[in-house]
Amino acid sequence: MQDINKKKRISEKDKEFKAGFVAIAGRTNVGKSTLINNILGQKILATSSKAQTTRKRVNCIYNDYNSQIVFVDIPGFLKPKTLLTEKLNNLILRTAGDADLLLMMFDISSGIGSGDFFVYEKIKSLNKPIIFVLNKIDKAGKEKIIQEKEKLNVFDLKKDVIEVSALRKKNIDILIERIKTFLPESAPYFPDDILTDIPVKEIAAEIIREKLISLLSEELPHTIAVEIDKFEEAEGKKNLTKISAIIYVSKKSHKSMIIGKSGHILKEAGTQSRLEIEELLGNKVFIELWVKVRENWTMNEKDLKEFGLIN
Ligand SMILES: Nc1nc2c(ncn2[C@@H]2O[C@H](COP(=O)(O)OP(=O)(O)OP(=O)(O)O)[C@@H](O)[C@H]2O)c(=O)[nH]1
Ligand SMILES: [Mg+2]
Repeated sequence: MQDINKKKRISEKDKEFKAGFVAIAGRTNVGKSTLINNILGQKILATSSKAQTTRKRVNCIYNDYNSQIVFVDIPGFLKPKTLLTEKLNNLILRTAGDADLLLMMFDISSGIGSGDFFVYEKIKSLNKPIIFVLNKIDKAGKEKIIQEKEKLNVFDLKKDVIEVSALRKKNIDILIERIKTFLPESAPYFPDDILTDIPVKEIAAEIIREKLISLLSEELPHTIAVEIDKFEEAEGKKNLTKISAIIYVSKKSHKSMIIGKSGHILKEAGTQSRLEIEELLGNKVFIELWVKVRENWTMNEKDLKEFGLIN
């Protein structure tokens, strides 16, 4: 497979066209995935109000007349409690290390604190240019914004600060233009008609995981993995995509919690996922969800590989 991170030779005609990789760092829940989805104008990434939603490196491709920006959604830094979280932390540093520019995102409504400083310490060592993105300004009053911005004085970087609302798409155009000033002149890395390099089947798995996260109580989401077992694309008159997905849990006792009383959680997750995947594909979808136990999978290297969470 071609190494997408390898820079292509710049030809004469590509001069002044800018392209590059931009990784978004920040503690969990600050709105990294929401920002990328809203820049693309298409929901590709799972988002939720629960911690630790993003698990994989996903390239999301923004194109306009003079640039291609490849946004890389990376998980928030986590306490290395399991092999999964340890591997995710390594992934974050590797991904950020490959980027031309880093965005360090903060949630200004909940306030800047030790979690943010921790992330900043990690990415600072990579010696990459960094833009500070202060998110969720729609949720914070003027006073709060001023107060939080003062906290940034302790960082050794003061100039590139942009206030945005990823959810309400406020100041996103300003952010895009600022990003371009940091990118090298380069030919695009991807064709201009694709939004992401992950297959649609993986997006479907992420949609199912996202719906489960929102329906489940706080701790459970971290212990589920979703794998698409069957994905039959719509063909001919029927115009129906058939999907069968397996939800893996790490303990036997979690199985009944995922299924819910008389199957209501699983049923609701199935319905919500179906509606969103139908919108994504533009055709009817049939979904079957199965729950299986894979004891302690978050601690097991072989399982992490199988679920595509490590190479
Ligand atoms: N009010 C408001 N909420 C936002 C904004 N951006 C994101 N959110 C919400 O914040 C929550 C977390 O968003 P995510 O995009 O999943 O956060 P993340 O940084 O990707 O989180 P991890 O993947 O866990 O690292 C979701 O409920 C979003 O709807 C914003 O600009 N304003
Ligand atoms: Mg995320």
